[in-house]
Amino acid sequence: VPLEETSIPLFYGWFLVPAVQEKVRCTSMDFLKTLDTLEAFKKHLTDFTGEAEKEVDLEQYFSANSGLHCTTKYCDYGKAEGAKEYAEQTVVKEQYCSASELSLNALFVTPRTVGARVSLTENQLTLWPSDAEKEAESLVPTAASLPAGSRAHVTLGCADGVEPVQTGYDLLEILALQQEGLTGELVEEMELGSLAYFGKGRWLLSLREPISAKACFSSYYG
Ligand code: 2AM
Repeated sequence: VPLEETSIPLFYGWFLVPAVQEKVRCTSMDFLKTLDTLEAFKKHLTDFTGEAEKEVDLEQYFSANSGLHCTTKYCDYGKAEGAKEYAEQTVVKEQYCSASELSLNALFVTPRTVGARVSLTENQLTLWPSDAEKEAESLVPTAASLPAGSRAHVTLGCADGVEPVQTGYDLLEILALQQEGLTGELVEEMELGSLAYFGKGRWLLSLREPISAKACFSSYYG
């Protein structure tokens, strides 16, 4: 097998440096710890438990993700559509192993996932696949009409049996609602920022101060 056919990774992305991973994990824990004690959250508890008057410990509910990163292109070792084309792009080769600051400007929670929204810079968008949002269309019908980079996120945790790929779909779903003009029900001003509820267990915390996360553009082979 020629080398170029074996050298395509599982995925490309920005990998948060260890100290920043720690900080983001702590912020996420703080948020989950507070969220499940709020009256507003308890009011919608059945979104998570399926039954009334059951408690939920969100920190236990989600298995924390390790190796925090923001995926740009999922390649599946070359089997994913457009993987080879992505890997061959000059910009991908040029920026490989370069450092970058990711801006995490919101945290979101659904009954499936918890994640951080990433707001990409113009330069970071050059590494973003043009079909990343469109690819989600079967699950989020209006995804393709959202701006490029809308799907960018860091998966922080998943509920039992949920794959990390779900986190981006959950984010797009919330953004699609916002695009339709829904602002979400403003629930509470928290220390970290303002919390809004979008129905069906979807919570969005817009951070008062975005987290600037140092990361390295690289790839993961597994
Ligand atoms: P994530 O980016 O939401 O965390 C390995 O599975 C990594 O590739 C995970 O980080 C995962 O999700 C991402 N991933 C898996 N399948 C994907 C897909 N079809 N599209 C985009 N990203 C995917």
